[in-house]
Amino acid sequence: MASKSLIETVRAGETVYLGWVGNPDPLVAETIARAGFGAINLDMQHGLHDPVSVMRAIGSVSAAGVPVIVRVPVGDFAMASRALDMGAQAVIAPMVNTVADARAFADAMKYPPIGKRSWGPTRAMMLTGDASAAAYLQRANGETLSLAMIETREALDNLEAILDVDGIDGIFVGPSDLSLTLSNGQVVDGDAAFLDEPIRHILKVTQAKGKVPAIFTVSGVRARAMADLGYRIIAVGLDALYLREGVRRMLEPTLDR
Ligand code: 3PY
Ligand code: MG
Repeated sequence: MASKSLIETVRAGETVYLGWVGNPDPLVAETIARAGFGAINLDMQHGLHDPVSVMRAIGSVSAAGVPVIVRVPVGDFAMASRALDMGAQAVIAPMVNTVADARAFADAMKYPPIGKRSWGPTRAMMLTGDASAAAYLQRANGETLSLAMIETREALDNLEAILDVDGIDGIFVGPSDLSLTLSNGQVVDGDAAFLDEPIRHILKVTQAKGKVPAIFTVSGVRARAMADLGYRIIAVGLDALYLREGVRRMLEPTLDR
């Protein structure tokens, strides 16, 4: 079980730096978790994770005392419920563009009366240590985070209404897709200057609604800037980048000049 849950850290107002893992081997997720991240995201949208690898990696990362988040594929809200049942503490849903998308996501994430999540958290209860169904039920809705990705112009237009959906706990900004859609397919650049204003706007609106602001970045420098701005869950790069940069750094002294 995690030494401190994700929701405890977020409620304390602390910043969570999130490791991003697409490789489906549980040892990769565990190694990255133990290297110092505050939480680990297992990526089923663009990464290679499937339900079985998610189940295994939640075990290995939890053994390291690090909370797990799962990003599900677009529209796969059944997987959102399954990720919670497997012990994920939060789920990121990509491309939540409308209130209907947000409602479907919240329904999968929350038990009645907020949503329509079906009962079966056998593995989750092993990790939380809850001895009874009643104990898990009592805190599940409040302690699992549903993070809706805002990464299109349409989502930006619907931001307030998406945030108003009961059961949506926070917003996760996808800067690459946001740059792609705001530039009408001309640019993919998560650090583009034209994203500065929307990134600040999303933060302000999310904070005003008392919900959790989260964002993806591809560097420690950018991640720190987002933390200083006020974002609270901040993804820093991804496993393919950690490997490539590590190899480059290791080989750098061997290169002939
Ligand atoms: C984006 O930047 O679009 C993302 O989805 C981050 O993974
Ligand atoms: Mg995206």
